[in-house]
Amino acid sequence: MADGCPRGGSAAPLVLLLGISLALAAAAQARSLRFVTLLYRHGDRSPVRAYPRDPHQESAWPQGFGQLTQVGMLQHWELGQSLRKRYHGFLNATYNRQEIFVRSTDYDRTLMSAETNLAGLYPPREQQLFNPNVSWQPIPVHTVPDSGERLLKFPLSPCPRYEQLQKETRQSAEYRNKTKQNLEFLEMVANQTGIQDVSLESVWNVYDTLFCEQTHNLTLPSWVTPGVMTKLKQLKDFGFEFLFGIYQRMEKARLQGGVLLAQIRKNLTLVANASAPQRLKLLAYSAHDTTLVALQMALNVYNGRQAPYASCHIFELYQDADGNFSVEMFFRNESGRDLYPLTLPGCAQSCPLLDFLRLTDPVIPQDWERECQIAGDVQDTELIVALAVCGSILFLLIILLLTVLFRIQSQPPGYRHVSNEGEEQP
Ligand SMILES: *[C@@H]1O[C@H](CO)[C@@H](O)[C@H](O)[C@H]1NC(C)=O
Ligand SMILES: *[C@@H]1O[C@H](CO)[C@@H](O)[C@H](O)[C@H]1NC(C)=O
Ligand SMILES: *[C@@H]1O[C@H](CO)[C@@H](O)[C@H](O)[C@H]1NC(C)=O
Ligand SMILES: *[C@@H]1O[C@H](CO)[C@@H](O)[C@H](O)[C@H]1NC(C)=O
Ligand SMILES: *[C@@H]1O[C@H](CO)[C@@H](O)[C@H](O)[C@H]1NC(C)=O
Ligand SMILES: *[C@@H]1O[C@H](CO)[C@@H](O)[C@H](O)[C@H]1NC(C)=O
Ligand SMILES: *[C@@H]1O[C@H](CO)[C@@H](O)[C@H](O)[C@H]1NC(C)=O
Ligand SMILES: *[C@@H]1O[C@H](CO)[C@@H](O)[C@H](O)[C@H]1NC(C)=O
Ligand SMILES: CC(=O)N[C@H]1CO[C@H](CO)[C@@H](O)[C@@H]1O
Repeated sequence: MADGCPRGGSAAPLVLLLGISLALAAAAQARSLRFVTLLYRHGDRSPVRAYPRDPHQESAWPQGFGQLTQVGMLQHWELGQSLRKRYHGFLNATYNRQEIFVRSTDYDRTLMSAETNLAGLYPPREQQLFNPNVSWQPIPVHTVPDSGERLLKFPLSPCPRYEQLQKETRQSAEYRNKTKQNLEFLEMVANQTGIQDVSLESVWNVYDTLFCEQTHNLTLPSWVTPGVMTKLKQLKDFGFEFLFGIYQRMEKARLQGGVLLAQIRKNLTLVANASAPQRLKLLAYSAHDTTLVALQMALNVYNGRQAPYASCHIFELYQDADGNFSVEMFFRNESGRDLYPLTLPGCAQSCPLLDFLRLTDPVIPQDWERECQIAGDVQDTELIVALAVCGSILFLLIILLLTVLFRIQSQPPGYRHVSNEGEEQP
C-alpha cells in the first residue's frame, strides 16, 4: 500500500497537467470578446495659451490656440487604423450605428480627434461610399455643453471637499519640499516669462507652450536650454500628481476619476448581465490628458508620465468558457509599439469582473454631491441656521410680550370700553 501510493501518484500529476492544459486550451478557444471601452486623448495640438513675453503669440498658429494640427489628425487616424486591425472580426467591417457609440468633450480638438479616429476605424466600403471620390463617411460623435460636462473634464467641479484636499496637499511635506527645492528655478521662469507667480501648479502651462513650439520647430528663446526643458518636464509631471495624488489619493479618486470609472463599471456590468448579446460593442470617450490621468490614478495604474497625444486606455470585457466575465486593460501610449498590458493591483491582468468590481469599489463615490460637501461646513451651517431660527423666534416672542404689556398699561379705560361697545353692536 505504502508503495502503491507514490506509484499511482507519479502518473496522476501528468494526467492532471494534461487535463488542466486541455481545459485551458478549451477555455482559450471559447473565450470571446464581448465589449470594449476606450478612453483616448486628442492628438497633437497648438498651445492652449502663450506666456506674456512669448515671441510666438496666437497668430503663429494657423488655427489659433488649442487646435488639433495635421500631425494630430494623422496620429488619430493611425490609432483608428490600429483599432480596426485589433478588432477585426469583432467589429463589423461596415459601419453599423448600433455597434459603436462615441462621446467627446465639447472642444474642437477632441471632437476633431474623434472624427479623424473614426475615419481610420471605418473607411467606407463600396455600398457605404456616398461619393466615389471621398474615402470618408460621416459617423456621429456625441457631446454635451462644456458647462454640463460631469464625466470627462477634470478636475470635476464644483467640489468643495476636493478643493479642501488640494489646500491640504499644498501643506504636505512633499509639496512644500518640492517648492522649496525649486524656488529659485520657479522665480527664474517667472522673470523670463513675465508670469506673475509661477508655482508647481501653474508651471505645466509654461512647459506645455514650449513643448508645442518645440514640436513645431519654432525657435525657443535662449533661456530655454535643454536642462531647463528637462526640469520643466519633471515639474509638469509633478503637477499631474498634485491633481490626483501625493496626498489622500483614494479620497481624491472618489471625487474625481472614480466618477468616470463608475460609469465604465456600470456599462461593463450591464453588458455582462444582459441576457441577449449586446448590440453595442465599442464605447469610445474622446478627452484630455487630465481625463486619462484621473482614471488611471483611480485605478492605481498611472505610470507617472503625462498621457501622450492620442494615447488610449483600453478596457476589454471577455466572456470565458464557463460563462464568467473578465476584464483586461491595455495602454497604447506609443504608436508602432505593442500595447502595454495594465494590471489592476491585487488582480491578474485578466481580472474576473467580480474581482474588478470589488477591488475598485473603494474609489467609487456613492453620492458624489454629498461627498463633495465639507463635513464641518454642513454641521456648522445647520447649527447657524438653527441658532438663527431660535434667536428670531425668541426675539419675536419678546417683542410680542412687550407689546402686549405696553398696550395693557397704556390703553385708556375708555378705549377698551368703546371697543367692547363696538363688538356688541349687531
Ligand atoms: C455586417 O454588417 C452587414 C450589413 O449590415 C451584415 O449584412 C453582416 O451580416 C454583418 N456581419 C457580421 C459579422 O455581423
Ligand atoms: C469625382 O471626380 C471626378 C473627377 O474630378 C468628377 O468628374 C466626378 O464628377 C466626381 N464625382 C462626384 C460624385 O462628385
Ligand atoms: C525633502 O527634500 C530633502 C532633500 O532636499 C530630502 O532629503 C527629504 O527627504 C525630503 N523630505 C520629504 C518629506 O520629501
Ligand atoms: C528675478 O527678477 C528680480 C527683479 O528683477 C530679481 O531681483 C531676481 O534676482 C530675479 N531672479 C532670478 C532667479 O532671476
Ligand atoms: C520639425 O523638423 C523636423 C526635422 O526637420 C521634421 O522631421 C518635423 O516634421 C518638423 N515638425 C513639424 C511639426 O513640422
Ligand atoms: C449584475 O452583475 C453584477 C456582477 O456580475 C451583480 O453584482 C449585479 O447584482 C447584477 N445586477 C443585475 C441588475 O442583475
Ligand atoms: C507607456 O506606458 C508604459 C507602461 O506604463 C511605460 O512604461 C512607458 O514609459 C510609457 N511610454 C510613454 C512614452 O509614456
Ligand atoms: C464563475 O463565477 C461564479 C460566481 O458567479 C464562481 O462561483 C465561480 O467560481 C466562477 N468560475 C470560475 C472558473 O472562476
Ligand atoms: C449598455 C451600455 O453600454 N450602456 C451605456 C453605456 O454608457 C453610455 C454613456 O456613457 C450610454 O449611452 C450607454 O447606453
